[in-house]
Amino acid sequence: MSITVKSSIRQHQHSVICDLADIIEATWQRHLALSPYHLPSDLGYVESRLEGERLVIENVCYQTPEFRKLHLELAQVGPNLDILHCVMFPRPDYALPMFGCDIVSGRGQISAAVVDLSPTSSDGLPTAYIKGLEGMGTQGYSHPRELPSWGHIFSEYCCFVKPIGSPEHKRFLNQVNHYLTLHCKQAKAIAATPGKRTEILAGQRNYCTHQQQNDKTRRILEKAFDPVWAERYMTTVLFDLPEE
Ligand code: BLA
Repeated sequence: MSITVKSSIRQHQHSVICDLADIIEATWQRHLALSPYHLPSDLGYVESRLEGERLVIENVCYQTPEFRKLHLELAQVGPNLDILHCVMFPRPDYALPMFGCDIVSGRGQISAAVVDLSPTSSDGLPTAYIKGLEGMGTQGYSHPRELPSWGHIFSEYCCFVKPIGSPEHKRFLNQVNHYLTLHCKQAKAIAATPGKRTEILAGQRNYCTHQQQNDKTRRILEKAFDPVWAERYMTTVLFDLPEE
């Protein structure tokens, strides 16, 4: 009998993280034509120890005609710290923003929940996104959080909050669902623009190099592994730069 690792990590995570992972996978499956994306073989499922506690990382990756990589990561650090991380990397022929989402839960309390559709063009987000996201952001949450110094990569619709209690948890799940569904529908609707490759690549590179400056993520990985491993993981799995 085999028990999949997938169910074993999910069962023990904060319920908002489990619910969001299900929403993300279901939305991808409903709207996009998924095929497998292979991570370096030693980085799909990773285990280490952080200050005597076990760190488990489980990655789910796909690609589609519009996206070079869809990445959903669930991580658990000992019994107390649960993390969901998700980024959708468009192929450089598609002028699409970056969908990014992160939830960090410590001792059963979510301290950080963030979702955004971040522009990759100096002109900002495409009009259809501005329309679809109008009025959305941190409204309706009692504890909005201040973005770090590298956070200027995010759009004005970025939602970065500490959600309190089940109404705000539900609100965040609905908000991610809204951003994600809008993004999948737009990805299907727009045509490829090969002429814009250079600009789009530069925009994605700018996003990734700033995300790589997240010291809080880096510190967790450095403690559990080492600085060299953390650098490799952040630059090849979490925020890899597309090839020319
Ligand atoms: C914050 N990310 C954090 C925090 C931790 C992690 C521990 C601090 C939580 C807090 O301040 O309450 C850890 N996040 C991780 C780890 C992984 C991870 C270990 O994804 C993966 C292994 N981060 C993203 C994406 C976004 C993002 C896609 O990966 C946004 C789209 C944002 N995370 C983000 C931001 C912060 C954060 C803005 C706050 C950073 C700060 O306050 O300095």
